[in-house]
Amino acid sequence: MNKEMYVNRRDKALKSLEPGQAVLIFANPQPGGIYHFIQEKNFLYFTGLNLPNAILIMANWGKTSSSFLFIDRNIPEMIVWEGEKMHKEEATELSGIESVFYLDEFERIISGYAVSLKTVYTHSFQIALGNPLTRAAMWIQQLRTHFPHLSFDGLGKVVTPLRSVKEPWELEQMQKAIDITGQGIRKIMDNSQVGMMEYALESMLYHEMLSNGYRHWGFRPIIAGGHNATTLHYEDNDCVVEKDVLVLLDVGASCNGYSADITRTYPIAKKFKKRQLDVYKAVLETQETVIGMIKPGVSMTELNETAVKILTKAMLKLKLITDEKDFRRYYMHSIGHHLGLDTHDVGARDSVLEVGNVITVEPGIYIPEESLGVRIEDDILVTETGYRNLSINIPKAPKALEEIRAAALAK
Ligand SMILES: [Mn+2]
Repeated sequence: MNKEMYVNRRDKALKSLEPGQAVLIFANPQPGGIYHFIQEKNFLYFTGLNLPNAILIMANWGKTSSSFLFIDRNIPEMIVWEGEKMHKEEATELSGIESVFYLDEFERIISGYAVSLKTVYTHSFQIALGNPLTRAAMWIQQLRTHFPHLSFDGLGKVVTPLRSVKEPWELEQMQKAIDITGQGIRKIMDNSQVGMMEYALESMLYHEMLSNGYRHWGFRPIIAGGHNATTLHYEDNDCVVEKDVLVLLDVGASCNGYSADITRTYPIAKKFKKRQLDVYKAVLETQETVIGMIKPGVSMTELNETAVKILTKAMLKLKLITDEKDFRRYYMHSIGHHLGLDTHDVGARDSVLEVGNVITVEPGIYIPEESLGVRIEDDILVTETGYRNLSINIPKAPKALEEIRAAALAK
């Protein structure tokens, strides 16, 4: 990590602003209880700072453009309890932002500058009525009230074009997150057995992450045996892995804020049963065909349409449906999403692919009445000539999975 990278990102954002336009980004607050602090991803993208509570402003004033950072002030009596907070000099050194103020100066300074602004791009919070507003939401609401001449818009217009095209350093982080996730998946495939709890499988991957220096998940892991694999967002992971089931792992470690997102489905027995294998092969064929289509200019919608076509044909053959229109009963999501700082990263689900995008390709077939769910997911980089599968080394061929399981059960 170097500050030039963050300076460069902010320069790009500032160049996309017209005079009188500003970007206002709030860092996440320090969470309570047992939760770790995870930084707000846009704030992290533009500053690299894992500082809770901080605020970033990037503004085009007409003749000049500038970035301001607001951070917590050290309270001498609190240092013995909480440790020292980051000093201004250090924040400048790490982020390259020269203008650093304390948070208790935010209201005064923003009030002074707000009159010369027209548009503010900031978070669009959706907080249900009855729930308390966050501090950031309160400030945005006050800005709207006190400066009615300001118009507000979401961060997407400024942030999405930048974040959806990954830089080499970002790809390195993603590759690391993918590789450690793959190692953990291998640990699970090598060591899981009938009768274990799903969370015991989870712990094998988590152990692999922690002992290699990866402290955070990119998202809550899904470890689903048998019927649980047919619940798309199953994350209780608290059931026993029964005999002869398929186990679905939808998991991803995070590296410096960048998420992997991998799904593998494997038999807990030595071999797939015939029906399991037929369903598995249909999903794998779909996935490989869709991955093969990936290149700049292809739309995510086209990828999904191809997936639907192949999966529908398979469902007819598998006698799951008799009418093509009914495919949604067994494939109810879409083919994938952009991946990056967020697991569901910026970039629309109907976007047209360009060089530097990273997307997931994750078809599935879910049959609750047979307690059988299969999804296979890889992380794919769009390159000038086509694509590169960043998770190619994580086994998914039926033969390879059966060999792994046979070796695991022979131990
Ligand atoms: Mn995914």
